[in-house]
Amino acid sequence: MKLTTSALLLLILLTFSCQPKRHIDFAPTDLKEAKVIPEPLEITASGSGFALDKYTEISVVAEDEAFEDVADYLSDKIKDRTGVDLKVTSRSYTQLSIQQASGFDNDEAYVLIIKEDSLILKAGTAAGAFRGIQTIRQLIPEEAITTLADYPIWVIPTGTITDEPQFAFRSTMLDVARHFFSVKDVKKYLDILAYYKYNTFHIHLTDDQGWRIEIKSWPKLTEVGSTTGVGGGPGGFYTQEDYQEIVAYAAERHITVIPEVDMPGHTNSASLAYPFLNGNGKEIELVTSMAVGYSTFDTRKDTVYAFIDDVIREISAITSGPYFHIGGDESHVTEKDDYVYFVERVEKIVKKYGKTMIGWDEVATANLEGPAVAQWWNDKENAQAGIDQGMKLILSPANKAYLDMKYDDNSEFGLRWAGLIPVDTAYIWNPETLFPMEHVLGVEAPLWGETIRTISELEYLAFPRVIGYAELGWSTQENRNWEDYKKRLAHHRLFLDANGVNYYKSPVIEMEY
Ligand code: TNX
Repeated sequence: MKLTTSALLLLILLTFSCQPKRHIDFAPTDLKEAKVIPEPLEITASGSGFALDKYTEISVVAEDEAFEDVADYLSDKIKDRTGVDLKVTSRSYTQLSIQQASGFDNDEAYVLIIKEDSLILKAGTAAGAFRGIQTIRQLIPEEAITTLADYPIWVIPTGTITDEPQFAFRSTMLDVARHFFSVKDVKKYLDILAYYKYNTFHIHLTDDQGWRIEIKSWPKLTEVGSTTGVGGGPGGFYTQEDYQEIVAYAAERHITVIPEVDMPGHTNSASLAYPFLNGNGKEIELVTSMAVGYSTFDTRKDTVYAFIDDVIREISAITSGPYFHIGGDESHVTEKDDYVYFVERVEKIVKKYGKTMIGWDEVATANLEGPAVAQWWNDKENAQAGIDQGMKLILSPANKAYLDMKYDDNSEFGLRWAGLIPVDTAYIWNPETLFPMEHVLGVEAPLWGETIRTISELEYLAFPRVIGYAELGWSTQENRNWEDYKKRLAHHRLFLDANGVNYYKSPVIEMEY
């Protein structure tokens, strides 16, 4: 027979009252002390505990069938953490229940009501429920308490969490063009991003050194353009089926994929495959260096736009999200007039295929029809020009948000052109105060790939900084505090270790290695 929670808690207290103190840490009962990242909007604690055990059943009370997938995902992840296989049952209102409810203004909002004998998650949408189960996962301790009867329980502190994101767009970018990363690598990264409530994943698919996405009507792009990368490594590309697998995997985690085809600069690999695209007046050669700013499409040739039309059409057809990123950065050898003409013409193609255009901040120098989005990375005047013509902004200031900058002088990987970005610098800035909030879509941390070749090197640059950007996007300024964050982050080492994620052993975090 199943013991009641109060009886169990009493047992635990009796069992551990004469044990060393560390055992008590395994039964935290103050929800306000929970090490959740991103920090939730509101927490009230009621000082007791809910015991999860192998008999706990997960029920779903929802009209939207997508809630069932959320319950299955939670059950899988609880199994990963605890080893217990919780049943997802059709019986309504079990102890752990995920319920669809009305009254939420924000699609990603949720409420978690934890009492001694029940844990109820309420959300208006499956996306909200999905964010909510990440909080549940984080509340489950890494280690169980074993009762006198050899019966493991995982104690979750009681109280209420009312939560929603401050930005609707919380993203990170991965450059798979400089060095290619496999579908498996990308999936592993997405799993971890989901845990921190990211909802967008921008994938930089093309650059001078490599073209990484199959375009069926222009096969040489990958046949010729994907064979190598920075430093002359093996290269690679996604077939359209591979890419769809990534989009679907992300969608299961309520993450939207934004594909980027960077142009008119950063296009050497495309021109290598189809030399008519080239507009820089020179013979095209394979380039594996880290150089930027030397390539351009011929922006005055109609066939170039016929090509771009095919590329955008094919990729848009297999992208479920609303955006298409056209790059537009560092087109240093494109004449200013040609650049503007190009961006204005490509915006129309993006619209034709039902997507909203995003570009790096330089695209705001063109006169856009909109709605369109500028990604501020470098030039504040460009960002302001974007605002002035009604564009929304994505904030990716290179000196704060670039995951490819070195942490410090000891960093094994990374660049330093925008400065060193230690873990505290990455966290301590306020995206709310840079531009009027109504113009800001959200925050994105880009990871450029020049110096990283393997998933472990990718993780070294991303972790732990990418966790901090998740909090900058989700949590309000009042709820963010470096001293408090740093303690929560140190605890997350256990999660990263358990999931085989490499991370930089930052001297500013007491990670207890
Ligand atoms: C600038 S940021 C670039 C990329 C490089 C990156 C390296 C931006 C829009 N363009 O092409 O990879 O610096 O940090």
